[in-house]
Amino acid sequence: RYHYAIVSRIPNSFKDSSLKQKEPAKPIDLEKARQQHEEYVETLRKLGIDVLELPLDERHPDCVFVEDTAVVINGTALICRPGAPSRLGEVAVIRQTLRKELGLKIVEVDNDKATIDGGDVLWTGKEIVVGLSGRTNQEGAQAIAKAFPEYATCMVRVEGALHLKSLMSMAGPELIAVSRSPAAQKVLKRVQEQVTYSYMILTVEEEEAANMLYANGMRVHLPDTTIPKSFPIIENKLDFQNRYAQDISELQKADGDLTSMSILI
Ligand code: CIR
Repeated sequence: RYHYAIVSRIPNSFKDSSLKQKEPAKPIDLEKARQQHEEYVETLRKLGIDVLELPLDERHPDCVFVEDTAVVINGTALICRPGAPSRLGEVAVIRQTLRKELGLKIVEVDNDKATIDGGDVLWTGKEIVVGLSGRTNQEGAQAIAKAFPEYATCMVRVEGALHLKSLMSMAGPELIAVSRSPAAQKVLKRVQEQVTYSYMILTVEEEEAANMLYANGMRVHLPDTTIPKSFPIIENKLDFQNRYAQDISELQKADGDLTSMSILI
């Protein structure tokens, strides 16, 4: 069960200076982005989560995407080394909050060749899958395995997406959401070859919809998500409690997704 979330407010610099995969990107409406972010925070509260909101940081245009800065599992926080140089400085305030305000055990990456974006770390509840992407490298994956020795960690190559979790996410206990797109299916196959446990798969139509946020028996998904008709039966079996649709269209313009905007503790 998650009790806390760390989120970061959106700086003005987000509008023009956040990193974007597709250039030229569609212009970001800053006010709308902030409004959607506030709604996102409200949604987290509906999941029974106490939300710690960090003040905006103009020096770090991408600071709203806190997921990339730390991996927290069972009270241990690994401080990431984000793969984008402009994001390296984001970790300082996160480290301090995790240590001082939440009293977590902090682990640092001791290899300066390692890069890790939290968006590449899929914690299934039983084991850890690390995506080797443009942001996370092999040394980074080794640092993750070392930080959480109690869990099996495997690695999969990610292509056609920014992060592993852009393509798949946990949508319930032992349930992985993934889209039908060939890129996602290819990476899913690699995941299934590497993992130790078996998982149920929730296949959605839209690629972005595969990133869902599952916490405390509830799920947050994008508003336009086509969930297969047979799925409610599985949900009943999972003793699933509630779901919320959350629009984050302005944050998606900078490649954000639902999991990217919080660290759950
Ligand atoms: C970046 O390129 O780093 C940001 N514009 C987006 C990061 C999104 N992070 C995530 O999905 N975990």
